[in-house]
Amino acid sequence: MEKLIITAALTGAEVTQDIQPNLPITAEEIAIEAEKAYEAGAAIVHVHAREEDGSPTQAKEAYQEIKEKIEARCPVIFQPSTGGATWHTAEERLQPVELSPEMATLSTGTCNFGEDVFMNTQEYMIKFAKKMKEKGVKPEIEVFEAGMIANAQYLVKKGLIDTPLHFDFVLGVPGAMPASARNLVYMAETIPAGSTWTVAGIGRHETPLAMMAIAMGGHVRVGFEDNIYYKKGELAKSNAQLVERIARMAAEAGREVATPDEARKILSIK
Ligand code: KMH
Ligand code: ZN
Repeated sequence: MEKLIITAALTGAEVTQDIQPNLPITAEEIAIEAEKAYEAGAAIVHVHAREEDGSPTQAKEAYQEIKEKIEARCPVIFQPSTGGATWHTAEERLQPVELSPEMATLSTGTCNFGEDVFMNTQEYMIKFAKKMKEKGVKPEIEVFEAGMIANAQYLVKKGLIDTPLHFDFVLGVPGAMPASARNLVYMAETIPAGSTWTVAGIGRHETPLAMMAIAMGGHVRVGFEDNIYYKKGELAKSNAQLVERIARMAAEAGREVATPDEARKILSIK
């Protein structure tokens, strides 16, 4: 089986230090957290930038600072968010793509997101995909609902994204596709042949879905964006602690963990 790519989703846009005191906020804290996650086995870090007061920002300068600080520390793949927070405009969300990162997220559909709506109209998707292509950025296609796979295929048909595709199944967001074994199998069987996929199980679903992905030949995303607990009632000490658990489980299952360079090959990143 292919080596396992572990992504650490370090910050997200929604989690606060009130509920997770170990959440990295500043560029320096995010870079330190990225390095620790890399040392624990992460090949990719998925990043959301924050203002000093902790509020989410999509400012290009904020992402640039984080990118530079991470690159100075370790060779992990830097994957900024283009999802931002639900209230960011499409233009705001697209800013980090201007930095030509190796990867960035691309959500291919609108869904409920708790009490909010995460807006990804066809116009947004086309705009984001075009910009990523122009900047040579490999999209990680974020799918929160099954129909979003069909939207990604539409973008392929339009020539706006290239195969092989790489998907992230985000399962368990309140208001979107629930996290279950059956849904994960359905998603993995529905994406176009030759695609790669990772899974981000939200909250308590993080570890069980990761176990499934390890067994199925998929890849795994963990981190404070998706889950702040190590186990019920016990907050995680760091993103690295969550990554370490996945690396241990992979070792037990006989699946080696991919380095960033190995992940680049698996994902066809040029
Ligand atoms: N914060 C969510 C509304 C992404 O990073 O691309 C969207 C999100 C997806 O986190
Ligand atoms: Zn994100």
